[in-house]
Amino acid sequence: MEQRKKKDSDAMPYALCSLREFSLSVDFNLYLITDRKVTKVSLPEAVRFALKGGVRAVQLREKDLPMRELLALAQDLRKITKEFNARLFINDRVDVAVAVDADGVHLGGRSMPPAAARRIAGRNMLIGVSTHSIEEAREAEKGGADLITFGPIFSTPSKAKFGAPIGVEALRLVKKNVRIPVFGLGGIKSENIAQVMRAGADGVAMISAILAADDIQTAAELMNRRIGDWRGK
Ligand code: TZP
Repeated sequence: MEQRKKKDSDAMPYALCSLREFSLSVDFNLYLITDRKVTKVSLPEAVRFALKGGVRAVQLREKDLPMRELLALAQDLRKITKEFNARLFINDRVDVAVAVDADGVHLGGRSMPPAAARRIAGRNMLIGVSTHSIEEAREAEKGGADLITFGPIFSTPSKAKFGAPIGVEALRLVKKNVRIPVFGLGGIKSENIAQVMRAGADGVAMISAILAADDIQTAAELMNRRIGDWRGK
């Protein structure tokens, strides 16, 4: 999958234009979201294992951290993701994303809307939005999001926090309603990846199937293989 944003090529010299096009592509289909509370090692170590296992996009989502700690962690993850040429997204905090030169920001229902984030982040940053219904998905696309996560598709370990599962049929419907890449999220594991991709997802996003594993690298490799297997069909 390689989905590209509309380009503002009219105003730009060719070289700059192609550079921008490159930096804006959603060129991954496995999106790792962090939760330092589920990892058995430190978060930077865990992310390094995941990257070794083939993860190419990471969202730093540590909502309870004070700003200085979040910033330090974001700087760490920026260094590590750069080593692997992987994308780094920061959840909610557009200021932190800009400060650490992240590749993107990921917005939730309580974050500023994507159109406002775009004014701060500029066109060179990807904007992801968490969505839970067709309406939210359409709204996110209208607001200029580059990708959305949609879920929870399945039951998740912390169901109370994320709501009841909405299922793969809802995902199939969302895909008929938006053109931007859609990542299935919530309860995704190696055994149900094919089901999610079959419903039309452009990729999958997950926390615990990778980060709570005893062997994070092997878990990430397995998820990538499952996506690859499905795409090969
Ligand atoms: N939003 C909807 S479900 C979820 C988020 C952040 C958590 C997904 O975690 P897991 O462990 O991949 O089910």
